[in-house]
Amino acid sequence: MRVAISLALVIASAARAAGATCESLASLSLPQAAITSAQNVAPGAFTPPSTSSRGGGRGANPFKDLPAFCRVAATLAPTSDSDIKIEVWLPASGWNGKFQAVGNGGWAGVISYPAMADALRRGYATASTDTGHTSAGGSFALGHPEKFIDFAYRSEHEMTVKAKALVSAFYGNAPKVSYWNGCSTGGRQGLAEVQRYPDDFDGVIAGAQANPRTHLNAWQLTIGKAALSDPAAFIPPDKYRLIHTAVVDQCDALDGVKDGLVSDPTKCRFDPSHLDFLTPRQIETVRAVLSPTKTKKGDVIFPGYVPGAELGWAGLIGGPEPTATAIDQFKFVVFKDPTWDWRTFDLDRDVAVADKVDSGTINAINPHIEPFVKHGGKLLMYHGWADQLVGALTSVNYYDSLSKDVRSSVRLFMVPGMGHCGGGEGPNTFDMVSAIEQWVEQGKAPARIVASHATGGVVDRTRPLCPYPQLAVYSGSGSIDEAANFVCR
Ligand SMILES: [Ca+2]
Repeated sequence: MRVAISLALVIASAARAAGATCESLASLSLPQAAITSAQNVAPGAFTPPSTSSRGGGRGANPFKDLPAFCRVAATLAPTSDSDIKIEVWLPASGWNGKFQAVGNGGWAGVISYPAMADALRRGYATASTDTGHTSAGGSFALGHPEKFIDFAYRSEHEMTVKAKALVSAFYGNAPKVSYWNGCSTGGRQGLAEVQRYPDDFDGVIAGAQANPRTHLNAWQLTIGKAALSDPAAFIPPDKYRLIHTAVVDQCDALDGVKDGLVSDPTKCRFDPSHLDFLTPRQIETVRAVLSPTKTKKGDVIFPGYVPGAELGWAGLIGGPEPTATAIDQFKFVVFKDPTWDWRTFDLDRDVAVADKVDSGTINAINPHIEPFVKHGGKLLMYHGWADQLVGALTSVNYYDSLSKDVRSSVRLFMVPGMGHCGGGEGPNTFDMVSAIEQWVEQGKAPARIVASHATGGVVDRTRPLCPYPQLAVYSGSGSIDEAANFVCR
């Protein structure tokens, strides 16, 4: 075994004769950065630190089938208060000549090892950052405005610059194409890259963008407070299934197919008044969850959930407190007061404070992405209609804010019945990386992306995802569980 591994590494070294050895990268000098380790990892030998479980990812052991790679760790300090950890993984052999940076979830604080593993398996050089802190929530931002900027956008950019330099040193060539791939916070990070650092990437995959963050969090607090501070307004989670069934009964067929999915929820005008298993006060809560949140002046702060996401309502109104990320945002970033109580949240007053404090730091809403588009950049967005953390319409809103010219380089795929970045009753497994590769490298914009749903590991439905505003329309014959019988229009 040991012999076989050594041989593989020798062959790999020969194939990139112009580059440096892995170990020698440790002495590479990069501005405002210290490389803390650089070592070869044998096939299947990688074990992540135990703290990385917050990174999410596939399966119980997503690392055992990894090929050999050069693992580089570095600490970046673009400011005196910065402490940004990054890792860059470089395939020992079979490098595809490209770079893929991967994004984070929630408040980050960990390297996204499972997502790096996915990229490495495809032959990519890949990188991830903890975004500049290691704590789980938002407390790191208290008294550390530079660390908050690192989290918001700077760490991702710094990581990208340094990772490209390491790729060049190791292989003797810069990556010929660079991608960003992230969901949730990673989706917001991808949009921040497109808007602030348009030359970093040729293609950006931005899933379920947790954005605009201040308004997302204000919405979560508004609805959470309404549903949780008055016991009479609280909906016991065991009622979610009943509400969901009522929604599906009313709206399933509106998309042309009775398949248990509300595939075009914008057409579903769900009226909860007849739900006789809820009190009138609870029905008010249902209305609030399904309505946009507005200030008294009538400004829409954030769109509500669309009908169909009821099974995941616990994330918003399941209690005992509103969404934790939202509480931390207002506690540590907006009011800088660890004793701040969510029960005192006042939408009209506090969302204005949040926006003023942020002034574009974490919100990535600039629609003027011409510089990204002009060098050939492509933006591929997706969002599950049944997202249980980030109301799906926020991605539609950003897409709609873009000019027609820019939109030719942007595609948005709304995913019926999919939850936050995956899961759910709808087809929720798909390959966005192949789609963006074909678009950027072959000029073939994705016209449909086939998604599948599996139960117990067995695929029981496939369905095309369609570029918004197109929908998957049933051709009228054949199985409704087979993508071939649907067209995008
Ligand atoms: Ca349907």
